[in-house]
Amino acid sequence: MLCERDRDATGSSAGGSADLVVISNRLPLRRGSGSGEAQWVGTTGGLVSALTPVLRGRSVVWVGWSGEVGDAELPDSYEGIALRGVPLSGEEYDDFYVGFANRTLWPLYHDGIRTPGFERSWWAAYVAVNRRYADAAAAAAGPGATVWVHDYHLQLVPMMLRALRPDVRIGFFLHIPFPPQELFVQLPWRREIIEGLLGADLIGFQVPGAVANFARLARRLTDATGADGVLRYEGREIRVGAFPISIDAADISARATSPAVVKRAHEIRRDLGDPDLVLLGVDRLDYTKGIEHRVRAMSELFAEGTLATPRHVMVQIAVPSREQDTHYRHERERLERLVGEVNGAYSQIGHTAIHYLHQSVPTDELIALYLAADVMLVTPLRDGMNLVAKEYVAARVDSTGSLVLSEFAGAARELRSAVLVNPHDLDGINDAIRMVIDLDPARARSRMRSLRRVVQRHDVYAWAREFLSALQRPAAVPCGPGAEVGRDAEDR
Ligand code: ADQ
Repeated sequence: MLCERDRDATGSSAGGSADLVVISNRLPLRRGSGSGEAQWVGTTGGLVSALTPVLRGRSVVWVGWSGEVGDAELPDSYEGIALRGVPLSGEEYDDFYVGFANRTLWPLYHDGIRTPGFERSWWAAYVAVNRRYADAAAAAAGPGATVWVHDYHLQLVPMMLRALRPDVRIGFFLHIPFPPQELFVQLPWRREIIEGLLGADLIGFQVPGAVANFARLARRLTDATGADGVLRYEGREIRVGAFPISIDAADISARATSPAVVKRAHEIRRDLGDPDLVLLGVDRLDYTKGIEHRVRAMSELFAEGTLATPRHVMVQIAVPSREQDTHYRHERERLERLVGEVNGAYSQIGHTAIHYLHQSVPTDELIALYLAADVMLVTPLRDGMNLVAKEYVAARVDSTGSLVLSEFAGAARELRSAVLVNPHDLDGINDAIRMVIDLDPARARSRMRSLRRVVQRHDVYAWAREFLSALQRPAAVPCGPGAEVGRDAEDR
């Protein structure tokens, strides 16, 4: 294979000794309270726990940003993983992170729900910061190491790293959607992004539709040739596949049966006034999550009397997110005004229609909320996967509860037994909620049971294992579960 030949021809160059280098925008740490190294605490869930089993016995380095502008004093390691901080200046934070990553790429990759900004200074910062990450990875990787690059902040890293270290094997995984060509071609630096990604040996997306979108663009904008699952570019072979991310389903189910969490779920229901029905939304406060549309649908159901306090209650947890961005501040203002209007119209003294919390909640509290909720509303306008939907299912250990899920979340491809809705269609959301309220309990159980089978069968450990073993595999075969490469973009 050509990529093998490349590796052999160059051998290893100057670098470190890690077998595996993981690169993501953020390190798996955040600043907690306390002083010195103790003030850094691990971020729960996510990539770290997904990778823990596959990392065992390997020498691993994680390259990423601390989350703080300037030089942060980081601990050398976290849970046996060596850390290499990539510093960002204040200007780079504005231009690379707030600007190009979150103002250009995020909206462009999410169907252009907000108008993307195309600022040349943001692009310049994106190139410079990607180069810094690539340099850090090149310095950390041992001869022939595996390097796993994550997400939309770092799409130039694969090709930059390949130029520095042709001996390493490079995987890239995109956590968010990859847009269809009609949208992507708006990007002034569209060819550079595609070429950046083509530096990888394996490019993973959440769903097959994204594979098809990427492959089409690669053939159109560069000299890449070949089928969707195996492209050829500059004498190398690049495999492209769908690897739907998942959750630690066993851990969530175990927590959902712990006496403390069960007790807390009862307390939550009691504090809500022991309603007949609790509907729940849990999201980062992001305009892609469709929270406003969902609350509007709820408002109509309260107005028509299908829902009424104190019998029916909605809880919406919105994690503060990207508050430095005006799009997000406006989203929050609009949402909070709307929740206020609905509560003004439909609450009673002592009985609130929509309980709204703009805060992050600890994992066990989140699971208690999942247990307390009869109906989970997950209605993003576009979402790469959406882990909340899978977490709710994993928490419903007695197979009760209903999941109303947007057909535009990646999770909808696997969670076929959810009640699927078009999040733009308020009548459709209302019909879905009416339907689950009246759903025969036996029918609801059978739907939940089949959803549970999906999340139990394919958890986050399977996801990490499948990606990394596909990355090691030299043969040119389409990879990943459901990697039905070559399907139409309409499938995304
Ligand atoms: P996100 O857009 O952040 O991730 P999501 O997949 O929903 O979205 O993950 C959110 C995580 O945050 C979940 O694990 C959830 O439990 C947690 N969370 C949500 N609300 C919380 C709260 N109030 N308090 C504490 N925790 C909360 C991106 C993509 C997704 C993709 C993931 C993983 O946008 O589409 O699923 O990456 O690839």
